[in-house]
Amino acid sequence: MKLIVHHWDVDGLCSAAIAVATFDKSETEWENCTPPIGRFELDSRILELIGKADEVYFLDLNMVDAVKAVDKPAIFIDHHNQEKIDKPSVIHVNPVLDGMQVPSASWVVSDYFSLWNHLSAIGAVGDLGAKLFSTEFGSSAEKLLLRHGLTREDALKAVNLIDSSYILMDRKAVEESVEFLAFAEPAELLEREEWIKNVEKIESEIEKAFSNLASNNGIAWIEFSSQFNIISKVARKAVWEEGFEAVIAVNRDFDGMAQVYVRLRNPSPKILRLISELKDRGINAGGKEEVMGAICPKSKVDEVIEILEEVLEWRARFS
Ligand SMILES: [Mn+2]
Repeated sequence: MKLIVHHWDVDGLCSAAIAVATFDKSETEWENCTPPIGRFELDSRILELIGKADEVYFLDLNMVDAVKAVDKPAIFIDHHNQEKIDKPSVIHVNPVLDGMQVPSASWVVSDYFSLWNHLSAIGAVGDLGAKLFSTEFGSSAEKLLLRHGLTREDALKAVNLIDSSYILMDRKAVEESVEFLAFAEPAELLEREEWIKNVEKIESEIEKAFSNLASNNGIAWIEFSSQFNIISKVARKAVWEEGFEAVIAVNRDFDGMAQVYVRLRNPSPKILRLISELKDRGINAGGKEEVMGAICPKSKVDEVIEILEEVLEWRARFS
């Protein structure tokens, strides 16, 4: 059996589905699984599956140490910047390490299996959004979509639908998406009842979060409690759709933890300073110049907010 371990996002799912479509043609037995959502680690369930597999594929998962530790033949296909694995039992495929540009893992996986279809493009739309179409890969991506009866807008819609299972933190549904993606007609991606219902739930949860919005001087403060992983969507909506210069979003109860998220309209070095300050204090934080996401125990969330106010020189909580 060939085991596919893949990222839970659209790019990871499209990558896995391209592998499945290839294995199906040669009647090769396969199974697929994704790590616990939001955590880049192999749990006991995945390790058990690896034990039963003849060969393990890691797709769109920047987990170098985990791949190195596997004692089975492994094929590691990715597009993140990472250490090159030098181990006889591992085939490491990553054009980025040879100085090449690629839009997504789905692109690299398609190249590896010589199977190009709408999923190759949708994976890239998942990682890069509409920006994909103004890169050097835009025209080939659009051609792939059109050949399968999909427009750019359809691809963006499909991404929103496919991502919905992981936003709802439904690992089983995420894993089941792969087989559907591999064998569904392209147009069916836009009609899958389960995803459409998910997106409705997500939208109403986001609306609920926005009902708690307070603002001051163009900065929005949105505090909510949700088991859904909507915080980045909430922040994007505040800046991109509602026109705020900046937003601080706080999810006070996410799977027993708290999430804090900042997004600015314009990049600022202050965000990088904030990320390193939080990391110095032992908080799990990451991001780039216009966005910061942190996850911490619920009891630490006020400390994180204080650090944030200090470094960004904002008074975040308006009353
Ligand atoms: Mn990716």
